[in-house]
Amino acid sequence: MARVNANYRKLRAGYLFPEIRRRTTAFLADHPGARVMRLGIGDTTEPLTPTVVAGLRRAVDALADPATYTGYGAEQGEVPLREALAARYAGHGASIELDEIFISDGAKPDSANIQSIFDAASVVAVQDPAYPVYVDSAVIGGRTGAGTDAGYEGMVYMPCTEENGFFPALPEGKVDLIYLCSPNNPTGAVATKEQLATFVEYARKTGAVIIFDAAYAAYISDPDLPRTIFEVDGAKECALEINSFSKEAGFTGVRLGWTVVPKALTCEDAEPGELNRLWFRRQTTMFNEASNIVQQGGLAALSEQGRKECRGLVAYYMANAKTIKDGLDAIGIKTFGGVNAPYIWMKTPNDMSSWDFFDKLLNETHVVGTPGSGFGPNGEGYFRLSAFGHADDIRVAVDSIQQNLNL
Ligand code: PL4
Repeated sequence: MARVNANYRKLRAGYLFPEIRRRTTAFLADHPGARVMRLGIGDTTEPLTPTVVAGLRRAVDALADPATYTGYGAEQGEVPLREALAARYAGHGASIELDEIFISDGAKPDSANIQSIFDAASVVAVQDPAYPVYVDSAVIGGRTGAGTDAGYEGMVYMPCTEENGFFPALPEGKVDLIYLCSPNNPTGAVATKEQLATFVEYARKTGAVIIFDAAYAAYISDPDLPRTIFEVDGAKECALEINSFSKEAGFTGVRLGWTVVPKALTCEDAEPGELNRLWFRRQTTMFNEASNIVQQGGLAALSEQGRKECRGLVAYYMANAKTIKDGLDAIGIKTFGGVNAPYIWMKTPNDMSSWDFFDKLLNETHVVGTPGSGFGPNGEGYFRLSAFGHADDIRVAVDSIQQNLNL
């Protein structure tokens, strides 16, 4: 008789973002015609840039012609796309070889699936709060015990608090897999090179592997902040990196990402090269390459003109971030992030719980945000606002908060 994967039954609530959608839909059913401003889910709103659209169209046209039609492609992704990414890493002082880059359909699936190349008993550490996929995929993979109010048993939560500038101290016990995300979702904090170096040193000493999620790297404007963990000496021996076209090129629905698994990466029982080979094995077995059309769009985004246009997109969202941050600061709400990151992390007023504040904000101002507690125990009492929206919606949202939020 078939049996279910009982680890799914350990998952505490529904996945955070569908729950936000559910509550928003319920609100709209009760308030037909209300203009709701969605600053909750970090989803891009502005159209693809002309250069990207042209790249996608060229790829479609090629598929329409028998002379240029192609079917299944290179398993790790098209070579010109990997070359363009390798050139970008070189620009950050990191030498990455083409067979260390794996093109995928996004950072979310990679950040969950990558666990499968590691031992099922691996102890997983996450920043707390963190993007929920890291924790939920560890639960589904059987790497935790039961869920409690303080989190899942067996999971190591590394508190990110106001006191430590939202960058965690090193874990106290031994851990095997360490998720780090910078610029951080949800806190908007960006790790310095020195902060990353402490984790690299720890991982090299203990044999742990860092899974570095750089999905928001394009939002860093401060030249002193690292865009990739591979800017840190020794990182290739203990870290892999996940990234995406979602937020820098507006590909949230188009779907394209990549993961770098350096051949130098090792762990307790893997020689250099083996983890790279295992991820290749995993991807060639369970994934059939990202869409060839989409990869041409990604390649266009990495062209000189494409990069210029994508910088314009990022600047647009970062102007929104400033509008939100300045608007909240002006009414005495304590905010963090929003400078080299597209998320504003705010303290809930009067120590309200995150979900109570979600309901209050929606009811009083018609603005949707994301409750901090959805990102982990240390997110309780905080709230995230996303800068991914049309500028006029963001302006209306901030005005509404300033005028209607009963503090
Ligand atoms: C809602 C740290 C957003 N349905 O688009 P991808 O798969 O290349 O990247 C997803 C991703 C990866 N890593 C980090 C992220 O923050 C995200 C996207 N997060 C958010 O609001 O936190 C979108 C969430 C989407 C989801 O479940 O990922």
